Amino acid sequence: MGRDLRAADLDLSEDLVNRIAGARSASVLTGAGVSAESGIPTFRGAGGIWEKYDFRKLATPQGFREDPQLVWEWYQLRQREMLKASPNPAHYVIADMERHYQEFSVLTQNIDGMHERAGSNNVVELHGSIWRLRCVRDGLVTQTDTPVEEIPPLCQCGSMLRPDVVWFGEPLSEDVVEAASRAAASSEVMFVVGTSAVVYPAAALPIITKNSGGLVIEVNAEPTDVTTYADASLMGFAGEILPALWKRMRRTESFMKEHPFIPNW
Ligand code: BV8
Repeated sequence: MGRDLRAADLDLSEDLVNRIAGARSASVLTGAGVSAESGIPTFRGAGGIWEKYDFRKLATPQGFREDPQLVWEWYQLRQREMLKASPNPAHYVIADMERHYQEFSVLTQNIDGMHERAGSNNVVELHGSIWRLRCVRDGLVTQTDTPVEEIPPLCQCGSMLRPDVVWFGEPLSEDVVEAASRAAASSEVMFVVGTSAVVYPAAALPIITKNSGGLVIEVNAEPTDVTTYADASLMGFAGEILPALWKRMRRTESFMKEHPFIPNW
C-alpha cells in the first residue's frame, strides 16, 4: 500500500481543517480514482480504459444493441477484477467519516460496490451497480455477488439481462438525481475524490455545494475543473491523502468535542 503521508504535510490551514471537522453535514463525490489503489482501472488519464476501448461500443445503449456479447464480455471481466479487489484506505476513511458527521452521503460514480464493502451505508450509486442485472423487457432488477457465467445472461422470462448501470446518453434515475442534488445542496463540506469531473450530471454536484455556500475539498492525482473553484485541492493518491486528512481532523477541537470518548479513533 501507499506511503504514510504525515498529516502536517497537507497544505491545509488549521482554520480550514477546523471548519471541515466542525461541519454538521457533509458528502463525498467519488470517481474511479478512489478505487485505483484497489487495483481497479480508471477511465481517463494514462492507461485508462477509454485509451484502450471505444466507449461507444461498451458504454452506450447503441453499443449494447449492436453487440451485447462484446459488452457482456467487458462487464464480466470487470466483475472478476472487482471481486478480486479489496477496499483501500480511502474507502475506509470515507466509511469512518460517515460515523463522524451528523449527515453524510457517499455520492459515487463507481459501480464496483467498494464503498459498501468498506462499511459505508448511505451510498447513492449515481451510475448504478455492476452487481445488479436488469431485464431488458420488463426492467426487473436482480442482485448478484458473483460474475455472470453465461453470456449474455437471460432473465427467467427468456429476455436478455443487461448490467443495471447508466450508459452514456441514458438519464440517471430521477430519485438518484433528487437524492444526490439534495445532499449536495445541504452539505457544509463536499469532498471530491478521484474523479476527472468531466461526466455530467455528476460533475455538477460540487458546483451545487459551492453555490449553496458549502466548502469543496478536492483529493485527486491531477488537477481538474474542480480545482478551479475548490476551497482546497490536495493533489496525490486518495489512499494516502485521506488517512492524513482524517488524522488532522481528529486532532481538532471540534472533533474532540463531538467524540470525547473515542481518543484513538
Ligand atoms: C445524461 C457507466 C442525459 C457505468 C459511465 C449526448 C447525449 C446525452 C448526454 C450527453 C451527450 N454528450 C455528453 C453528454 C453528457 C454525458 C457526459 O457527461 N459526457 C462527457 C464525457 C462529456 N453524460 C451522460 O450521458 C449521462 N447521462 O446526461 O443523460 C439524458 C437526459 C434525458 C434523456 C436522455 C439522456 C450519463 C453519464 C454516465 C455514463 N456512464 N459509466 C460503468 O460502466 O462504469 S461514465 C464513467 O465515467 C464511469 O461511471 C466513471 O465513474 C465516470 C466518470 O469518470 P471518473 O469516475 O471521474 O473516472 P476517470 O477515469 O475519468 O477519472 C479518474 C480520476 O482519478 C482522474 O482525474 C485521475 O487523475 C484520478 N486518480 C487516479 N488514481 C488516483 C486518482 N485520484 C486519487 N487517487 C488515486 N489513486
